[in-house]
Amino acid sequence: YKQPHYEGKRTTMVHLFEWPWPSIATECEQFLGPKGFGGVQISPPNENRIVNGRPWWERYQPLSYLLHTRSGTEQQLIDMITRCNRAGVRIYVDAVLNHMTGGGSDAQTGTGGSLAHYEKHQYPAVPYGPGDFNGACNIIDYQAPQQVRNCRLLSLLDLNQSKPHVRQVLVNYMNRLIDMGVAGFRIDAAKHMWPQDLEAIYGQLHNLNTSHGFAPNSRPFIFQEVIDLGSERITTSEYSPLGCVTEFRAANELGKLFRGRNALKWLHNWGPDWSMLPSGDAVVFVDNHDNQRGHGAGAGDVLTHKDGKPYETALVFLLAHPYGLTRVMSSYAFNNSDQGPPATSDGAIVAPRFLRNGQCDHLVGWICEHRWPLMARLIELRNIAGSSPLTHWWSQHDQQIAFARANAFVAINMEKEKELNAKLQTGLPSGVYCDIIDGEKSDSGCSGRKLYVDAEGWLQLQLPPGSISSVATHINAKL
Ligand code: AAO
Repeated sequence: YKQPHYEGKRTTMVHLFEWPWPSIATECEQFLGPKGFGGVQISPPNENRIVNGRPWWERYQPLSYLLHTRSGTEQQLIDMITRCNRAGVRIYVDAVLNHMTGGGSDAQTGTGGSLAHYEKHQYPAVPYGPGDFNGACNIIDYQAPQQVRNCRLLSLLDLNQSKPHVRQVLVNYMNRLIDMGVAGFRIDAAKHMWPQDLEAIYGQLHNLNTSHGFAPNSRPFIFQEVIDLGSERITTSEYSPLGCVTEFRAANELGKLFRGRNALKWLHNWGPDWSMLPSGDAVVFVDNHDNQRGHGAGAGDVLTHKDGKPYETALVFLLAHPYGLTRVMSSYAFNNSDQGPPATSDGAIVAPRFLRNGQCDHLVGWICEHRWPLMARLIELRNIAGSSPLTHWWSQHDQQIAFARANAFVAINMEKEKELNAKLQTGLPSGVYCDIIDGEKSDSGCSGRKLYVDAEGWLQLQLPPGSISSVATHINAKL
């Protein structure tokens, strides 16, 4: 369950938060496939409750398992999965298994036209009835595991996954998606379900569909959303034996580091020594759809697309460092934390569209971090470095670091007043390299800075103090 089944040497997934299925299909073919992205985490594909004002989070309120949402129909979902797999890009479904809808009104309508009664615990389109849910308590105390698992998160009706009927419904839902060609699942709110129930559910999942290019007997990739910043009784280690787990400490620590609230030199042992999961168990990211808007474990330190250079440099580190399974965020602009994706007045999502320079048209409202030239170049760097270990770690003062991977090299200076002026070992074959931070190699040479690596792999490097500056390069950027 810990193998993402990426095609070839791909290493990284992107969360195309709230994207419509037809747009994802085209994006796989035109951009993600060619640029070496490994996969896409998609928004929940099952029918959700329609909430007034259409906040993004209505999609975390399942009303049935019909595959009909604002992102598209079942047919569009099937088409997208097929086309993405053909383009070498895997699809991971955000699976909301913990609960159904939240309170506020009794009679509720779903995006597929189904009806439900919250007070009566009736979801006829599934069907679920009163006997399928846990009791009427709400989660108040995160230090009480029993309560966290058996009471309601944010008033959302809490499914009882120990009931055979509930398990069967969830397994059927996931198996339908596996048969359609998805490669795995993000398990939403995993902390709020018992590990033994999840284990039983995972155990009944089909192998991945070989007609979509998966090897025989491939198990679905599972990564479980468990927020564990070290202060609660429920820990990520209860879930890591079952599959991968989201490592929220990485997001928090990277936020602190690249905001200058910690020293980069301490990154010499980035990984489990920072009380994080073993590398093969951890899904790591700089921000996610919750913490970029103050939901979930959203603390003041988390960096987002709004933060410019510190955010970009956190991505440089995340994607160049061997630790963890990397995921990058692709967002839309918002003014308040409930605001849904760009949509027409009747609620239809407005698809992203692109300018001639390949960037998202911001007038529509999408940000598309994954389209940033730097992002695509960093994905290439990570794919080239593969599973090679970190070598040639170097640091000076508090905020100057450099390290190498097989065929790749990175250096960062975040000192306010001290220039980085040093001879650094890159591990690269001698030659002239193009720095990929601000430019790239092209037919006409290099649009960025040139880096001269001598016969023994050394690079005489100068990086100015003041704002953050960095260089990164790899064997394919050799001129
Ligand atoms: C909406 C409304 C609610 C309404 C509800 C029902 O906002 O007012 O009651 O509908 O009508 C999303 C949105 C919610 C939305 C929900 C349903 O974020 O606002 O509610 O859809 O539409 C916990 C869970 C974690 C969860 C997170 C939001 O453990 O699983 O809350 N994330 C996932 C999704 C998320 C989604 C859901 C689950 C629900 O990613 O998008 O919600 O499907 C502590 C705990 C965490 C806990 C947070 C909650 O965190 O550790 O486990 O997350 O509290 O605030 C420091 C601490 C850190 C702490 C944090 C925050 O950082 O170190 O541990 O502070 O206090």
